[in-house]
Amino acid sequence: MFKCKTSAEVGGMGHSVKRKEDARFLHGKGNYVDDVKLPGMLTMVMVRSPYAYAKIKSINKEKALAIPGVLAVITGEDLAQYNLHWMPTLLSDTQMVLPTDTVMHQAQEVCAVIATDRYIAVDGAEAVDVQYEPMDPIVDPFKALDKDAPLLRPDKEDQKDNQIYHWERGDRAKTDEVIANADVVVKERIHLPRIHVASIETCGCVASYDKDTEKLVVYLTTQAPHAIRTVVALVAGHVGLSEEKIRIISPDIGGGFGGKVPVYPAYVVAIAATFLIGKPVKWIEDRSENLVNGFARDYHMDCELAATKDGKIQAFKVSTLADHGYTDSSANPSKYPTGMFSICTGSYDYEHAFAELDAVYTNKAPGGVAYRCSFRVTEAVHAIERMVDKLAAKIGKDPALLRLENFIKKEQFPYSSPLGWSYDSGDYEATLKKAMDMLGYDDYKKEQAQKRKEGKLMGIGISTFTEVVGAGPSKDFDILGIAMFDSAEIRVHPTGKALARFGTKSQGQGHETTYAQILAEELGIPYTDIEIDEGDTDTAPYGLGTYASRSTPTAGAAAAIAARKLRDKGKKIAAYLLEVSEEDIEWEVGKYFVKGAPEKSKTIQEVVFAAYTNIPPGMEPGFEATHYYDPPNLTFPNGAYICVVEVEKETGAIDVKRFVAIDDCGNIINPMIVEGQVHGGLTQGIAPAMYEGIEYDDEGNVLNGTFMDYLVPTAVESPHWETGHTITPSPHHPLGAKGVAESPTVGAPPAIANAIIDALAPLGIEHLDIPITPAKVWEAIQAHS
Ligand code: MCN
Ligand code: CUM
Repeated sequence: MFKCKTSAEVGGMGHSVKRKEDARFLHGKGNYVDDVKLPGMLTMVMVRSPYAYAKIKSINKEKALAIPGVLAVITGEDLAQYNLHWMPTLLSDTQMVLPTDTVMHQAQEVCAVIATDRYIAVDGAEAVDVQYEPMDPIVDPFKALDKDAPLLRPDKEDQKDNQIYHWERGDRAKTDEVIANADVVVKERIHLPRIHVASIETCGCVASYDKDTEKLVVYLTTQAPHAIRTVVALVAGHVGLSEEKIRIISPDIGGGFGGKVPVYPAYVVAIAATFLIGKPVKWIEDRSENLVNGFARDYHMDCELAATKDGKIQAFKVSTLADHGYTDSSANPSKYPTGMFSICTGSYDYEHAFAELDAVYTNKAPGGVAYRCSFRVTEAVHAIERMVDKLAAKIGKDPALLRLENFIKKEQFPYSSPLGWSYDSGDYEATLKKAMDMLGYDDYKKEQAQKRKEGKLMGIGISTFTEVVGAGPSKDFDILGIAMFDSAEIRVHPTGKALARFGTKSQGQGHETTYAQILAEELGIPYTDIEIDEGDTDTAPYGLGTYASRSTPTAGAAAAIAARKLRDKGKKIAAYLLEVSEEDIEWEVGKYFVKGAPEKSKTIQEVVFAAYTNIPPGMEPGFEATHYYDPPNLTFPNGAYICVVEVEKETGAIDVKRFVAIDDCGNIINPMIVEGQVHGGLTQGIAPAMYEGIEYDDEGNVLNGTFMDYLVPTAVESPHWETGHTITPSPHHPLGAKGVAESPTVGAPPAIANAIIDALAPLGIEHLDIPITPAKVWEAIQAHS
């Protein structure tokens, strides 16, 4: 008799099955953009500006074109003939593809050299003679709005100064009033510096246009292939590139982390070049180019938190200055220019809040590119979590206790936040208590008291954050007008094996495994029998891609619902095969059986075979389903992180002793993959907290544009992460799951900062901006002793 399969046997939800994609990666058989080699392929190298702000007086191509193998030098003037020298950013600002007269930041693309191989192209780029007339750049965003500041974007008609926009949310007057009358108010200016994701694979593309078929194929390091296809069609439609003739293929990606969401100028130049030359053109960014372009964050936040004298939080206000460089290339939904920043009220229950933000232009590379951030949630979480600690220090209350007393309670969900979000679910108290138990919080408190008596610097830092992921309900969320739903398409073959395709695109998150697990759970087909395919716009259903931890909340939900459609069809087939009515059929993992007579059953495989061979009269043959999922709300994961550090007074050296991270992302599809995501995310949390930060000199030169001085933590710098979870299912997601991938990056930096500042508290140090390096700590210690 048929042995009933269990969820564990088919690799369903909640099981740590091994990643299907790893065999290919571990054996060196991944297929990345740079592995794509097409017949007759040419190589493109960009010439970049040494100046942050300069007029281009002339570009002389002659010497470059004289080098054998150099075929073309493409300038902004060349593109202007086709009106392709400007393009939209994802936030409807405009960005130069190549400049015709002015360069706006150091390392901006000035022109492109196309040659038969990379060595020749590099020689060609060196031989291009560009004459510049340097101008005084605006580097400090606080000076961008000065009356005598030069107008950086005269190309934009409405632009009378360097302010890009003002945004605000909440009740300013009421919040000000509560702050004015509060017992206690803590204030701080907090800066989250520019940083850059340093994925192992840099950006790149191979663009190939065939004049006979009029088809453009672009292999591209992109997290959002469909959106890119539509944008290319909208931008280049006028030169004859229409959407059905454009195919974007996102092959294996060696890390995206948000840096592979934007459209970079070189992609457009490569596409223009293949279109004009008729041969495939490859562009692969080198490490130095990668490190000085496309930055995240750069928010200067003036925060005020008001409370009663015993610590009941009453109001939060934050006024932010955002440095966007010379164009706003934030990868945020149209209606949310500051992303989900208004989640900044955090995990606490109070009524009054106000957030405002002014975004300005400066002579820096495009800002607002993501860094594992969930649309500005890192900034928001850092602001509130630092301020809650500051409040605790001010009133002399244990920061854990202060949080426990102010948390939104589990029975208050769905919770309407003062700045307009509806948090779906959570049990913040349980999450923090679990973290405290795992750490042994009370013992560390005692140890700290003892160490302080001995004059030693030890700190304990907490962050209890609320995330917001899964964009999104399409009525509110779109990118350049394209609604943010996502999709799944399942084909089950006659022998019961399946192929499923998605509108998202894994960059290392393990989608080939976890989507197969969702389908295994819903259909009872072993996850190893299900192929997952993403990233090719000619085959995958339309979707908005993978970023902002949205794949599980959107495409994961689409997978479950599409599978359920198939299960309903299967039920009809099973009823027909078993000669009973549909109402008499029941389902358990992998089989349909007759109510009360479990021995009368059909496996999912038998039912699928019948869908192709023995179809009930009147039924449409085949076993395929598609679903486009438009979520009713976002999901709100949360976490409680606690960090213990010791600081050496003499040197400022920081030793992270313990780091405990409890995450709640609702129901979990694959615990091992989630743990891996959390480990990676925590490392990308300690990175900006202690190491990473792009610095500029007064001329607008990037001072740390190499790995020699832009410090990316390795396994050596990373502490031993101790992870765990609580589970509060999302009430509106079909699997009860929430996204998780960015939570650790969002939650970790304030825990680390709070711990270091707590260690330094006995010296009277109240705040330090990240990255908190030993040098910064040493200087602060000197200034306070
Ligand atoms: N997962 C799960 N159970 C849950 C939630 C998630 O098992 N309740 C699994 C998912 O099935 C998926 C993984 O965890 O395999 C991440 O899922 P999710 O949180 O939905 O995030 P996305 O798949 O949308 O990934 C995007 C996210 C972002 S925005 C950045 S940035 C980031 C990150 O993923 N970039 C990464 N993690 C990365 N990991 C790698 N290796 N490389 C990147 O570039
Ligand atoms: Cu915000 S980094 Mo991810 O969204 O690709």
